[in-house]
Order: sequence, then structure tokens, then C-alpha cells
Amino acid sequence: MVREREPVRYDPGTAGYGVGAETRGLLAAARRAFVPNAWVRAQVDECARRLDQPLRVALAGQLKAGKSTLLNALVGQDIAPTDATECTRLVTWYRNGNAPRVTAFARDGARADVVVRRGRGAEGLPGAHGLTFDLSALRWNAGAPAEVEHLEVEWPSAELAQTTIIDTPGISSLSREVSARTSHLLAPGGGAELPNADAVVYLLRRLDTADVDFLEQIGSAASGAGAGARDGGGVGGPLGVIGVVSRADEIGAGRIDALHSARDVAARFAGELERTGLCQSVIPVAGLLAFAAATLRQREYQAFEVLAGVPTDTLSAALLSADRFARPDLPLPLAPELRAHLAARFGLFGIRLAVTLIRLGVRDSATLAAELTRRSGLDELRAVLDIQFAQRAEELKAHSALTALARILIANPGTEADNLLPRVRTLLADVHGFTELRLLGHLRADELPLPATDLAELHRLIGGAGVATHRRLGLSSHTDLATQRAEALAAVQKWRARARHPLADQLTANACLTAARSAEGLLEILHEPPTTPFARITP
Ligand SMILES: Nc1nc2c(ncn2[C@@H]2O[C@H](COP(=O)(O)OP(=O)(O)OP(=O)(O)O)[C@@H](O)[C@H]2O)c(=O)[nH]1
Ligand SMILES: [Mg+2]
Repeated sequence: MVREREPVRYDPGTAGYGVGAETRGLLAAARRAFVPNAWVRAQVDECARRLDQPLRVALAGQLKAGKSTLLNALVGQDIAPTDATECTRLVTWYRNGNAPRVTAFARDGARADVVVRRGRGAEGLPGAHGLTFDLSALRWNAGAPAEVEHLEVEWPSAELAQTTIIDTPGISSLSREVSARTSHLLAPGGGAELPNADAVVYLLRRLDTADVDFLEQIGSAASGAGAGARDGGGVGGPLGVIGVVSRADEIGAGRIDALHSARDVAARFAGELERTGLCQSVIPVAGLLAFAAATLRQREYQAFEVLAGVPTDTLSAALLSADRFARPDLPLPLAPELRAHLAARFGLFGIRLAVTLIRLGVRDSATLAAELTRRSGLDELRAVLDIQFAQRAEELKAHSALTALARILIANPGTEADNLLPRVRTLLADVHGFTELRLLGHLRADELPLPATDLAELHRLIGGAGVATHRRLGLSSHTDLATQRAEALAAVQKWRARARHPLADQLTANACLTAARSAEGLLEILHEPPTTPFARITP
């Protein structure tokens, strides 16, 4: 026991390389300081455990924005309910597990197994609304029935092994209580509450004040992590936020060029959103089509082949609305139930696109599935998720852990752990990876007075196209080390000079300095392969 009462000492020099290692060191020191207080110690332990778990990405947005459908598309299985049952009003965690299992949790930690029902579609095909979680007959482990606080779904999935996905109830002006559950998860208020998500995918169908307010709430919580910690408030929101223009196929009223229209709309959104500095990227995605493509059945492919043989005018007239397309009196060589099924699974745009692709020469279901996925925007979203979140997972998790630790320290003053707080704040303010992420979010918003090619180079250097050295330098992956070193050195010199330019305003000078430090980080890596991804602490 004497060992546990050792004075709290923390030496950054012994913590190993990278912000993850240093965060672990700080958490271990905090744990020793809080040995007499089991409740606080458990909170610190929870922060430490999270560093070893998959990154937590929350899907958020307004009611019916398409969050659960996008989750199903990302996982490639229909696990998230998309019909309007009670369970869509609860925060639901989707984690990798050995066997499918759904558990309801009450606020006090009591738990109950949840019965899962699977809907059926036409002719034995999968239903359009995924699973349903039946909350009507829960048997709680702790006796008395309790109110469900959140659900946890364990499901075998390679995708979930990498990332835990949190599906949130839609933000809505009609239900303050349900919206509060989402706010609470992503941008907790004061007190010792721990933020729950490391990164957010925010779905929008159009930009209105509810979205802006919510994104601002998340943004101020995240940027408050460094500065706000000083006054004890606003500590802890996720650092990574990606915007998705969802249900993109519906924009442009289901025309064949719907995704192009959606891209235009998304580009406008992107401009508006990026000016607010709240999202790092905005991408149009047709989640319904992406999910249907990921789970395309041979039977469905054959149905599209049949439709491809129908005269264009007849088919266009039938596809004016989903109700019309399923009418039994239409002269189409497919059963009405199968037509209704296709409309529910693929949407009208998806049907038009699939038929057009077959007419253009697609000959098998695998090719059709790949092409539909590409055109749904899901591949692009995956690439951005990889660059912004997966490659930055260690930094995003460390940021969550540090903001949580700052919160714990502020809420429980008067122990030796107080001497850890300055170091936690310094890390939050100075870890170069965090600075890069903040700059990526603000780059367009700040409208730096630099030529477009320089802005593109700056964006790339700070990791906007991926964190690998060659990506930051804009070189091919085969480029030899000597060339990469020379390029990195040139970048250091160029961006240092830019930062010192007498006419540069403060914002521009800081951005140029950040780029120069990113390039210096590359030089270090290129001389000595690092043990962890690039996460240097700058003086
Ligand atoms: N056409 C089209 N419909 C979609 C798309 N994504 C979702 N939908 C439909 O929109 C409705 C709502 O989708 P959900 O995925 O349940 O949306 P949500 O945001 O999870 O809804 P809540 O959890 O109730 O707020 C469902 O009927 C979906 O089939 C899409 O990309 N295209
Ligand atoms: Mg939902």
C-alpha cells in the first residue's frame, strides 16, 4: 500500500514517444493521486481503458436525417432500426462482439437483454427497415423495471472492430428531452461528466439554425478544451467533425443526375459550413442506396435486368413516385410486391441508376453493387473517414482522454493531482496533431490571404489528404527517402519564411508556422522511423 501513496510525480521524459504514451503517463499519475477516492479513480480508469478501445464515432443530425441507414451502410449489415419505433429515440452503441446481442441499460447500471426481430421483405428478400429491438418485455437483472437510458448492440463485424459507432436520436425542436440525450453525449456541460465520442459525423439535409446551433455547441466544447479549461467550463467535445449531406439521392427529385445535383448542393453547404469552421469536410451520401448496394441480392439484380428491358417511356412514367411504381395495374413484368420492395430498398433514384447501368453494359450483380456504392458517395465518405479519423485515431482518443482528465481534475481539486493540470492543459494546447486538426477545421473559414496552390499545399502538409509522409508532401508512395527529405526541408524553409513575412497577419502567420512544424515533423520521421503516428509535441 505504501507504493500507492507515492507522491504524484510525472516526468514527460520517461513517458515514451507520442501523445498517447504521455496521456497514459498522466492518467497513471492521476490514478495514484486518487487512490483514496474509489469513485474518481474509476473515472480515471475508464479514461485509460478507452485509449485501448476502438475509436468512438457518433452519427448525429436532425430527425430522419438518415443516421441509422448510414450506419447500416457503413457496417454493411442491417443492424440499426430505421423505422419509427421507440428504440430510435435512444442513444445506441454498436460494438464488435462474438455473437449478436442487444442489451438495454438503465441510468443506475441495471441491464436487461433485448429481443431482436427481423423484418421480412417481398419473396423472402430482406426487409427495408432492418432489425427492430423490442423494448416491451424487458427483464431487468436488478428486479424492479427501470427506464432505459441507452442500448448497446454487440455484433460480429470487421468494421466495428475498428470503430465503435454511436447512433444518436435525431435533434428536434419537438422533443427537447430526446435532443438533450444527443447534446449530452457529444458536448457535455459542466461537472465531471466525460465526453463520450471521439469524433462526429453530422448528417444534414439542408442547413438550418438547429444544425448551426448544434455544430457550434460541439465546436465550442472542443475548442474550449484548451482555453475553457482555465475557467473550468466547456471542457471536452470531439475534435473531429465531418459533415454529410444525407439522403443525397432525394435532392434533384430523383433525377438520374441526382448525385451531381447533390454534389452542387453539398459544395454550397461545404462553403457555408466551412466558413463557420465547424466541419472538416462535407460529403454528399445516398445512404439508402449505399446500404442496398452493399447487400444487393441476385434476385434484385435479376429484377433490374427485367426492368432494363422495359421501354424507357413506360419505365419513366412508372417511376414518377414510389406509390405509382408499386401499382398492380401498371404494365410492368415484375410482381407489384417486388416493385414495392425495390422502391423501399433502393429509392427511385437507385432503381433508375441500376437500370441505366445495366443498359450501359453492366452484366453481373457484383459490378452493379460496386458501381452503385461508388455513386452513392459511400466510398468517398469512407476515404475521408479514414484520413480524418482512422489515421488520427490515437490523437483523437488522446484528446478525448485529456479533456476528460482535465474535467476530472477540475471537479476534484485539493489533491496532489492538481499539479498534473498545467501539463494536461499544455498538451491540449500544444500537441501538434491537435493543432493540425483544429487548423484543418478552420482553414477555409479563416479565408487566409494565400494563393490557391499554397493553400492546397498547406492543407496537404498538415495532413488534409492523409498523414503518411508522402501524402503530406504530395509525392507518390514510391518516392525514395532522400527525395522526401529534400522536399520536407524545402517545405520547412518555405513555410518558416511565410510565417515571418512582415505583411502576414496573425492568423496567416500561425497557419504557416503550423505547416512549417508539420514539415519539421516529417524531417524527424524521415530520419528515424517513428514507433507511433506523427504526434509531436512542439515547444
Ligand atoms: N431516399 C432515401 N431515403 C433515405 C436515405 N436514408 C434514409 N432514408 C429514409 O429516411 C427515413 C429515415 O431514415 P433513418 O435512417 O431511420 O433516419 P434517422 O436519422 O436514423 O432517423 P431518427 O433516428 O428517427 O431520427 C427512412 O424511411 C429511410 O428509409 C437515403 O439516402 N435516401
Ligand atoms: Mg435513427
